[in-house]
Amino acid sequence: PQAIRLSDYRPPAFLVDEVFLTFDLQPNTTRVKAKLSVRRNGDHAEPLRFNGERLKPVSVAVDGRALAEGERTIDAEWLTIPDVPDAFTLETEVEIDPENNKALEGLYMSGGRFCTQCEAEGFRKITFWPDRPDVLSRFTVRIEADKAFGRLLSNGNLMESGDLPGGRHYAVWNDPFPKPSYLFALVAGELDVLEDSLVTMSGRTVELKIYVDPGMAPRAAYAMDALKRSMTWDEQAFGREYDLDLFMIVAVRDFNFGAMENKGLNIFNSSLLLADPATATDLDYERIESVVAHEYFHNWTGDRITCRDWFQLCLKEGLTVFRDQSFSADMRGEAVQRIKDVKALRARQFAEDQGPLAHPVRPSSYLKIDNFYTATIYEKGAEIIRMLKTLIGPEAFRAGMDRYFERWDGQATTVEAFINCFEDASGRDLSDFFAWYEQAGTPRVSLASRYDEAARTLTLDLRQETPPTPGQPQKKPLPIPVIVGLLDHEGRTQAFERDGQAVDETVVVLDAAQATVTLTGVDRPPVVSALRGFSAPVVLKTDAPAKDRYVLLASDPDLFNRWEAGQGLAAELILARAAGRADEVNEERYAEAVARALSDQAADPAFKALLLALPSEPDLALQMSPADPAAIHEAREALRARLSVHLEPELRRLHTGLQDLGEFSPDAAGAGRRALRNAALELLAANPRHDIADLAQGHFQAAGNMTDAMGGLSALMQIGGAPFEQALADFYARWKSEPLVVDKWFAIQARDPSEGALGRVLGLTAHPAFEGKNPNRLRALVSTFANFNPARFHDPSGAGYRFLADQILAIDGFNPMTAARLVDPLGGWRRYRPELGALMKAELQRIAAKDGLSKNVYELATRALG
Ligand code: B3K
Ligand code: ZN
Repeated sequence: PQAIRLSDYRPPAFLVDEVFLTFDLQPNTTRVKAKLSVRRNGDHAEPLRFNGERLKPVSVAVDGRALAEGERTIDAEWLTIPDVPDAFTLETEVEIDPENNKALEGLYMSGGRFCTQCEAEGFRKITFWPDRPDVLSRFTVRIEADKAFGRLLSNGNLMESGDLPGGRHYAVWNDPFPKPSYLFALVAGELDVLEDSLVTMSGRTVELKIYVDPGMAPRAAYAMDALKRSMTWDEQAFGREYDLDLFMIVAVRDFNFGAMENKGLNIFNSSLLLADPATATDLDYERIESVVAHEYFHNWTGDRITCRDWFQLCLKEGLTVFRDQSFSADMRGEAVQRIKDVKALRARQFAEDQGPLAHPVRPSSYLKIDNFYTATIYEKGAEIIRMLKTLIGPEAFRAGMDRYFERWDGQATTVEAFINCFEDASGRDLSDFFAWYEQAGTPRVSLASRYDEAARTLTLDLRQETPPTPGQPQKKPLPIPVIVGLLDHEGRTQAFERDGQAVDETVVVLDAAQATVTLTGVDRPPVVSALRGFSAPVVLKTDAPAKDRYVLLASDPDLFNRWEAGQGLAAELILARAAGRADEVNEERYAEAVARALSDQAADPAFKALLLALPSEPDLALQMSPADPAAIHEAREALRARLSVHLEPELRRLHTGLQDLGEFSPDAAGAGRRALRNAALELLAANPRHDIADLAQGHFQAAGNMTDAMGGLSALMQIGGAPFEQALADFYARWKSEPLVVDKWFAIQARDPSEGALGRVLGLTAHPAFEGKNPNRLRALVSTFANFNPARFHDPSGAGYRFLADQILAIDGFNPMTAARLVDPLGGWRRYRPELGALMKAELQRIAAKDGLSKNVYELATRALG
């Protein structure tokens, strides 16, 4: 297969100003007629080449004249017409088979309804088209279908609708905003609707409609609420107003990922839209809020201004993640949100950056763009925007965003053009900053500090180094903003001077391999709190002794660093134990410090719940070389057991005291209390001295909401045996007709770290409820197992790896995009103990050698093998 390169970018040879599409919907024989006004772009004599895949051509005509076979060629990927006028009307008709489209890309059917997914390259499976994001066209869409498909939806405004003979009906939609084909959407089927409206900042009323499975409208209420809050927030935070009179969201069960920002008609995976207290956890609510916001925010960062080519994907994704994270921080509290975002960044992006799949936020070549919807593009892309804001300050940042919207509205553009807006707004040269987009790998930053009591100065020695990544052996220094504050040894904040100014905190910019910075006016011996708020996506090592970290854990006013100090201490203890050097004295000291932090009455329960959780096993594996998942699991469990014993009275108090007596509220405060109560139970379950099966069972049975039910089930999973089996059976019996809850039932079993769990997971693929074609169900079992159950995935026999590889190969036969997303857990093979690494590698080789592999899986498997 041929790689696509950024350096090969050429403007499109032909543009399409306007298109009229007609869909005659039939499950197996849908006819798509397209009438395009096409125009040659520039002075050239190239043939017309439009994308088209899996299309059964019926006819092709230029300016009303049907072309004979010899006047055009159609192969597996292209329609080519050698000779066309400079401006003309192209009419094509094709037939497609939505019902048998299990790749869930293009037009397909889910739960008896028609729906589409076009990003990145799905539109070419619907009609012939220059399927690239820099061709922007005005769409008018006529949909005709049997009346059994009650709702006929597409982008923009409804122009006309009515009956047709033979029990059919039609609707015509027009989208006044030119858009690339990847933002096209169509939905047809029986759906209920939840309706609302919102008055925008300029006083216009926008109708809001969320379409869901019949009977499910009440479960869309939270998504609707989140949508309204997002719309108002974007007006206040970025001055962005919604532009159409109608905004629609549709939920579907079969979807390859989370959701899609099609203009005026977002399509969501139902798992990220439907919620009520009985069936959704607080985490589900939190995700719904953030994804609804994310897709809505794309209306400006993605739809109104789109990407010139797919190499610029972070232009819309990194920026929009930054926007949704900022929104969530405003909704749910800055520190708690930041901690969760950084946990996700480390778990997914740092792992990616350390392995063979590492790539820059703006890559320079790919085989399948679908493979680049990665944590690096999304999460590290968002971190870059965050650093930009830290470096130039919030006012210049907002001014740069305003310029971007003004300058590029209605166009497809590049990351350079985006950064240029901030250079103009701030008057700063950002050419060095651009390296963040082009250089892969996570920088290692070291910080050494020297205090001079007589001179009252603190000297900070900072160094950076980025390890090599595939294709980039040499790295250059990056501009790294390090936010620094000082405490004293009693935990009091210490003011100091920077450039003659008295401050509590300062941004030190490390923009060379090494830098020395002197802070003055430091009256007392300091404890340094560095990289506050995780001000840059780097791995920081300081020379500070553990006692300083205890000061930070107890008192840092920067709550991120307070949490970080605890995580660092815990990681050291677990890794020492995993290496056979258990440090019982300091484990006790750590438990003592956690106990004190827990008893802080002023602290937010959501924050305490985060403090209570030890670093995850995958996170610890990144810090151990070579990684030994079994040793990590055992060491982490040992520290949990110690914490459990040490904190038992306090944990029991929390468990009793935080019981919700009033009505359920999904807000941050309610969710925080439940999070802490469930975290307490989870830790109690690790107690080797006291059996808490009864407590966990009681918790599970009394649960008035899904968060507590899952909390109980998870605690019972740790205890294992008959109580767990009974709870699993009860849970299934109660929820077997709720697909989203059955996904949770599969997922919890996939997470079980106990001895026999792999056998159970294998058995579950034969369970009648295991829908092998549904991505949510597949992910619940297969991806959860491979990503969140390291103890069993890394079974020394290699059976865990074999299971994953078998699944990848099977799924690749019908859904390459979903199959490719499962390759990642094998990608880290070089980081593991050699016996394990060899087994992982062998499975990758087996995958790569398979005949008829999709480009998607081929690209990742071969890159992973390096
Ligand atoms: N833009 C979509 C992702 C499309 C993925 C295609 N493989 C959702 C989002 O990021 O908002
Ligand atoms: Zn997005």
